[in-house]
Amino acid sequence: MRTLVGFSLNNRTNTDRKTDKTDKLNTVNRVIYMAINYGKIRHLMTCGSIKDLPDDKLPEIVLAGRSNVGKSSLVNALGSNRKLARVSQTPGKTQQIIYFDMDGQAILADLPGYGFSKASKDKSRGFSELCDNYFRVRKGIDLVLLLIDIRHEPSNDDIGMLNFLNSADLPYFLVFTKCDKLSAQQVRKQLQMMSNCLDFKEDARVFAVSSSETNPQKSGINDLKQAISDEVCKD
Ligand SMILES: Nc1nc2c(ncn2[C@@H]2O[C@H](COP(=O)(O)OP(=O)(O)OP(=O)(O)O)[C@@H](O)[C@H]2O)c(=O)[nH]1
Ligand SMILES: [Mg+2]
Repeated sequence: MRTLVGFSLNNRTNTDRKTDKTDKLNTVNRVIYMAINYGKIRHLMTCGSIKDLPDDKLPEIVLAGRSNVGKSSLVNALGSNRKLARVSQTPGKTQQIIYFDMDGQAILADLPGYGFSKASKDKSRGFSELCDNYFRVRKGIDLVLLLIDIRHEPSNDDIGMLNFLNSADLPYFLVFTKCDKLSAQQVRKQLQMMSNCLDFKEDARVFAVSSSETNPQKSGINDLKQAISDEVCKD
C-alpha cells in the first residue's frame, strides 16, 4: 500500500489534514515519495515482558544489534527528533522493548541490545532472553534492521543473529553504524571486511549510516528511510 507522504489514510483529524497539505507541498518540492511520514514517529508503549506485546496488526520493523551499537540513536535519526528514544554512552540503556508508531503505517521495536552490558549479570541475561524470546514468539515481523558498528569486526552474537535471520528467512537490512567516525576510504575497507566475515544474502540491502547528534549530515539515513518505506509498504 504505497501512498504519498501525508496522504495516508484513515482516522485523520483536521489538524492532521492541515499538516498533510504542508507535507504534500514539501514532498512535491523534494520529489521524494514515501509511504511513511517519518516526522510522525511517536512513542507507543514500553514492554518489559513478552507477555505484554502490542497487537501485531501493523507491519513491524525490529531494530536488533549489540548494546551500544546505536539502535536508539537510529530511531531518533529516522524521526529527526532527539527526544524520541533514550540514548546513552552506557551500554545496556534500553532494557525493555520500546515501541514507536510510525505515522500509523508501521510499528518500530527498539530491542534491548545483545552482548555485553554494564548492568548486573542477571539483568543482562534477562535482556538477551527477552531478545531471543522475541524472535521466537513474535509473528509477522516484516523487516529486521540488524545494526553492526562499522569500526569493529562482527561479534559472535552478530554472526549468530545474522545466521538466525537467514535460517528463519526473515527479511532484513544490514545497517552499519557510526560511519562518521571513519573516513570514506576506511568505510569502504570495513565494508569489504564485513562482506568477508558475514554470510549475508546476495540481495541483502546494506546501508552505512551516521546517526550522530553532533553530525548534522546524518549520512545514509535518507536512503534507509526510503528503503524501509518501500519494503514495509510495498503491498
Ligand atoms: N559518532 C556516532 N555516535 C553514535 C552513533 N550512533 C550512536 N552513537 C553513540 O553511541 C552511543 C550508544 O548509542 P545508543 O543509541 O544508546 O545505542 P543502543 O544500541 O540503543 O544501546 P543499548 O540501548 O544499550 O542497547 C551513544 O553515545 C550515541 O551517541 C553514530 O552514528 N555516530
Ligand atoms: Mg538503546
